[in-house]
Formats: sequence, C-alpha cells, structure tokens
Amino acid sequence: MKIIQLFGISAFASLAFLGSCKPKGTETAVSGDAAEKVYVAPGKYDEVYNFVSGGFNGQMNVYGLPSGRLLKVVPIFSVNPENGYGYSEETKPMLETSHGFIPWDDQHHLELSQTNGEQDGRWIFANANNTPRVARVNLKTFRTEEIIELPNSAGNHSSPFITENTEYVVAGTRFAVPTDDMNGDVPINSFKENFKGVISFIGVNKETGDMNLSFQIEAPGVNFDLSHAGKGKSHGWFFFSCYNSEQANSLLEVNASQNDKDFIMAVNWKKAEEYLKAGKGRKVKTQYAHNKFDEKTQTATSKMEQEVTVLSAKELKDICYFMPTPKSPHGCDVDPTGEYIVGSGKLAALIPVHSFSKMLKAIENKEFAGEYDGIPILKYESTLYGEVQKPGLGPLHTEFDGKGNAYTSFFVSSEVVKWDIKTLKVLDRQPTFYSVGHLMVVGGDTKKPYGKYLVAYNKITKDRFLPTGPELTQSAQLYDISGDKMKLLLDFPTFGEPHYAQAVPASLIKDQQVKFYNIADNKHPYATKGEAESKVVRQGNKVHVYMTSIRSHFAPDNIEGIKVGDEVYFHVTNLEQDWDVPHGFAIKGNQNAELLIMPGETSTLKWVPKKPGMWPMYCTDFCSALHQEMQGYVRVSPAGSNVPLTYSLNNKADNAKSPVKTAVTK
Ligand code: K7E
Ligand code: CUA
Repeated sequence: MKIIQLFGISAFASLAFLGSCKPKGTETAVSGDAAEKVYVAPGKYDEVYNFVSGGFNGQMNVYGLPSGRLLKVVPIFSVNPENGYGYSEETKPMLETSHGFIPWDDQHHLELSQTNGEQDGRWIFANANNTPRVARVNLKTFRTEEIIELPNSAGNHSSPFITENTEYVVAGTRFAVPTDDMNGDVPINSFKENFKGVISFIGVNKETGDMNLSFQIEAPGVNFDLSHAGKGKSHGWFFFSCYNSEQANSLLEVNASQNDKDFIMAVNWKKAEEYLKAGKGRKVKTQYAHNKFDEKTQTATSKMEQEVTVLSAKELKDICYFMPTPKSPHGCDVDPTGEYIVGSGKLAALIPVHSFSKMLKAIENKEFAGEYDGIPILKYESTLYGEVQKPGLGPLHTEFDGKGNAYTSFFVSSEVVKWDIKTLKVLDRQPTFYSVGHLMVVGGDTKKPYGKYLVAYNKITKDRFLPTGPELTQSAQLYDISGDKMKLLLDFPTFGEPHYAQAVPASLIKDQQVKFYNIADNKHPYATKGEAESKVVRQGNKVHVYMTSIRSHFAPDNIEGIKVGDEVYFHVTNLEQDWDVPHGFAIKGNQNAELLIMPGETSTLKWVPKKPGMWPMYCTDFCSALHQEMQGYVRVSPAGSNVPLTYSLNNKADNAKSPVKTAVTK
C-alpha cells in the first residue's frame, strides 16, 4: 500500500491514513463493453452537458458525456486572455471587489438552478473560495452575467448551494473571522471571543436571475464546510457541515481533529425570513461589490453595496440547531426525498445518516445535549437514522440516483461505495484512480436524479495519463450506474482542480442557445452598426476608434495621428449576423489580451502605445479563407507631433458624417 502524505506533516502518525492508498488490479477494472458505451460517433452529440468546477483556475469547464470531450471553458472568477474576459473594458467590472480588481479565484462548487426541485436549465451558480463571491452564468450564452461579493465572510466554501425553487443561493464562511463591523485587528488567539461563522442567503429573482444579498445569519466561529438545501418535506431548511468545533486557530490538522463529533447545522430559513420581516436583524455597514453584465449594452457595471442585515443565531433561538456528526464532516448531502441528511466525516469510520423527521421531533421535544455558543445541540441519537458501518476510509461526498441508492466517495481508500439509503447496507464498491474528491450523478442533488452516469473527480492521477513534468493532470472517471454494479467506462483529464460538478441532459439546454446577438438590439454606447459609421474621435488624449469587423476586414484599417501619451480605445463591433463567426482583435505590444467578439457584439480593447512606430493589428480567429488578410496598421507619432488624426479603409475615408471633426485624409 502506497501512502501519499497529502497533509504534509508525517509526525502525526495517527493521522497518516489521511493520505491515499492505491487500489490493486487497477488497470483491468474496465468492463468489456465500455468502449461502446462512451463512443460518440463523429458528428453525433453527447447525451449530457457536464459542468465541472475549475478549482484553482477560477473557471468552469464544460464536457460532453459520455465521451468526456471538452466543449468549452467558461471564465468566471479568472481573467481569460483567450476571449478577453477581464481584459476588455466591458468585462473588467465583473472582477471588481471591495479590494479592487481581482483577476483570479478558486472555484469549487457549481449548482444548477432548479424549479420544484428539478433542473430548469436556466443558470448555473459558482462560488469563489478565496475572496468570497457567488457568480451566475447564463446557460443560454455560457457567459458569466453576475457576481456578488459576500461581506462578513472569508473562504466562501459551503456555497453556492440552492433551494428547490432557486429562492436562495447560500454561502457559508469557511474561515471564521471577525465581522466587518468589528475591529479585525485583534490577536489571532482571541478566536473564541471575536471570530464568527457567517452564512449568507442570496435571493434570486425568478424571472431575471438577478441576485441580491437578502440577509446573513451570524453563527458561532466554526469552519462551515459544505451544505445542501432541504427538499420536499425538508424544504425551508438548510444543512451545513462544519469542522473545527474546537475553535483552533493553528495546526488545525491536529487541533481541529480532537472532538469526537463536530456538527451539521440545520437552519430554518423560513423562520429566519419571519424574523427578518419582523425587523430582528442588525444592519451592518460594510462594502461589497455587485457586478452585472447587461446583455443589451454588452457591458458590465460594478456597484459597491453598503449594508447587510445580519440575524443572530444566538439571540433568535429557533433558527439554528446543531446535529452532532462524527468526525470533521466534509460533505453534507440530502437525498432526493429530503428525509435523509448524510454527513461525511473525513476522520469517521462510518457514515452517519440523520433523519429530518426525527430532527423535527427532537426539536419539538427539546431533546438537547446542551448548547454550543448559544445554539442548541440536539442529541446524536435523537436525529440519527442510522450509520453505514465500515464503508471505507475518508468519506467525502455523497450523491444519489433516485432509486434509493447513495454513492459516497472515499478519498483515503480511493473508491466509490454504493449503499442503500433505507437499509444502510453497502451494495457495491469500485476503485477510483486515485483519491477521489467529489462525485456527481446527473441531477444527483435534485428530487429527480437522471441516474445513469456517475462521475468521480480525482485528485491524484499518477500513472493514468502521459506524464507532463511535475504537475500531472487531474481527472474524471465515468461510471455506468444503471445496473446493480457500477461499471467504470472512461477516464478523462480535467483542468485546474475539479471539485463539485453538475450535469444536465443535453436536451434541456441545447436548443436554447443564443447563436448571435441581433445587431439592431445592440445598445452598446460605442456600437458601430455599419462600416459607414466607423470613425475615430479624439477627446483630449483619449482616442475612440469606432471600428467594425466583417469577413475579412476591419473598418477603418489604417489609422494615423495617434501620439505617445494617448489612450486608445478600440470599440470593435462584429457586424456578422450568423452563428459561429466571431472575429478577434489584437495589436502589437498591447499589455492586454485579445478581444474575441461575437456576431452583433461590441467589445473594447484599451491600448496605450509607449513609443512611436508602426503597429500592426489583426484578427486572431480564423474566420474565412482571407482571414490572414484581416489586418491593418496604426501609426504612432511622438507626443506633440502634428501628424493629423486620420483613418481610412482602402485609402478612402468613408465617413463624412463624423459628429466630431477629426481630420480625414483622402
Ligand atoms: Cu474539493 Cu467540495 Cu472544496 Cu470536497 S471540496 S473534494
Ligand atoms: Cu476575422 Cu479572422
């Protein structure tokens, strides 16, 4: 057995099993008909869209299943030079925060919008783990449309889980921190007095998807890890796992692993809403960015919000309850009926399953084992439905197939274990390669899982793919779960570090895709709706180039009279009105990325030339047979030069109607 020391410090021998083991006989685990089951013939579509978190690349990767083919990378929290996200003037505001512009984050969990507990194919939400934010991606455009920052938080990990009608997206803070209205400049070892674990409830507009921070709940200073909403009978409740009930602030691998049990916190959010209406919250002055991309102007704006209402779990006794859960629970998963809440204690040798009905009774009968920082602790036996015995080592996450089965990932023993939710009996186990984190069943956290495929997202791949230096690819593994036994079908590499993922049957969203933007609806303030309108306008040292692109030229494509010290804004409108014809735009020496402009869209690249000379520009996306001809020049003269500002196409200035009098050479 090969032990990989994942947590670094080997001196703590009792924790050594936290590393992972490699299962035996791994190369032969694939069943005979696997190839047939994953083969999607050229020209055929995949059956499922799989949205996979990018982890430390801050993006979302979209795969087709069962083929495992990568379809698209959607930038959310990280700049993406490939399409100018975070580089173009229009998208820069998406990455604004109360700390200024941030070009990166760590993206762990994705959650598709739901109606009545079923996927509705409208949006997918994403969390940023480092600088706490939640994003919404539109599934008609595969674009990030909105990002909201979360005050009073740090390490937005138990997020962005949603309620069954997407009423709320929640976000629990992983790092307890002093709230924003407290002085954070305190000794770190004052953790117990000063640090709080705040949970955010972000309301989602039913029609538009627009988010707003409805309220927060201030809970004790523990580390909230994961969460899931109640559904069906438990709709109105939310469940959050937490570790570090020890409230340690150093060497957590030891000091936060002392208690035999930590907690799953049950939150009655309907009750919280009542308190909010009754004015029970305290208004906390703070600052958090709220960024929205407007499809009409194709431009994002960033607004700094100033206040949030915080409810105190300690004062409002009946909104939060702790359910003791062994030991340092990670995953917190609710089955499709809403009755069973599964906690996966990373250090537990069993899987505890709580019963929602028993929990309600226990609350009613006040079966409390005490209080934790003012929050009632329910008795373990009172909420426990039962325990899965000897399931494996290092349970992390559980998904469901809608047929009464649960699937739990085991990081340490590198396996997926299938068990029966009612009988708690282990039914099957299959190795993963290796050290699996999250699992995903298509629709596995809804009321109606699709239940045909399961994907394991693995942290360590060692010998599975061609080696690529010290850093090896992470991977996903596809299993067929339609029969009694799980069957491994396919390995495919993934990018960044995949954590949670979601998937929908392709039929739900494939026909709703926006193919191009109607140029008539383009309300961008710098849109140029025909070549005749293209122009160059100087305003002091700012030069606005109203440029068009169409196969296979820019208008204008020759510009003279730019001077060192100018700030040049290329506002490029793609005049095409056809699917799959983007144009790119780049200029030599620009300390920026390219633009990739969709048909009917306007995007802006800022360029500050540093020295006189001749600067070529060109289209970066192979758009026609004469794509390579899609190019032009900008002449830059020294500061103070009297070269007149001119622009032309085919040596003709084709615009006499410019509202601003710029010199034009014929
Ligand atoms: Cu990777 Cu959900 Cu951040 Cu578990 S978390 S693996
Ligand atoms: Cu436009 Cu290449």
